[in-house]
Amino acid sequence: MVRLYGVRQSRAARSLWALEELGVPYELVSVPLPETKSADYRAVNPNGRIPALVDGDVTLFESMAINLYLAKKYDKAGLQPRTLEDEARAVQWSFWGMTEVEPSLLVVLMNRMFLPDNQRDENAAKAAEEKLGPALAVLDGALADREYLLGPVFTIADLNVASVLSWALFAKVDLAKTPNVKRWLTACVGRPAFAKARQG
Ligand SMILES: N[C@@H](CCC(=O)N[C@@H](CS)C(=O)NCC(=O)O)C(=O)O
Repeated sequence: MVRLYGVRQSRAARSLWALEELGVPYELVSVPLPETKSADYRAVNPNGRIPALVDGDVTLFESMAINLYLAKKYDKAGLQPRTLEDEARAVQWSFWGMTEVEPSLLVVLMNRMFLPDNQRDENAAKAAEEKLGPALAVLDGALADREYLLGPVFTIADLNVASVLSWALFAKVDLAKTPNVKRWLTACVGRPAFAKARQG
């Protein structure tokens, strides 16, 4: 059986979302944050970060790579893009989410949600939110004439970008200026598999 290492309240939720969408039976091997640096876990992911996936002979780290692999291997719900070009677009959007969105969004999230109250800095959150503006505008443009990133159907491209951008909801990022992003993100996180991934 597929084994996913991590905990639900972490980036492992991204890959749990993919597993739930695909209907793949899996075991969630609990690796809370303090255990990510243990020798046992480093034998699975030498980076000491969650998630990691073990599927038979394959061991993978990096949530986006895990999800692209799962969609291609286990697709039955239409999550995997049907053409080489769309597959490349899914990779493009996944890299984009990690490089153009995640770093600034993490700063917002830390300063609005995760740091202890007395360490939060709303100015830092606002500055990071502002830095996100151009990337959100790009996404808004891409969604102007289509329901999902690759067309009318929800695919792994949407899952990967929305799993990063879902932090914007927790971090109370203002999406009023990007209504297409707001509409698309609401549809993505409204999928039952998103809730199942987070709640079990
Ligand atoms: N780029 C990696 C990042 C993984 C990551 O940083 N995970 C966090 C939990 S959300 C972690 O393992 N942190 C433990 C640590 O940094 O010590 C991915 O997307 O899988």
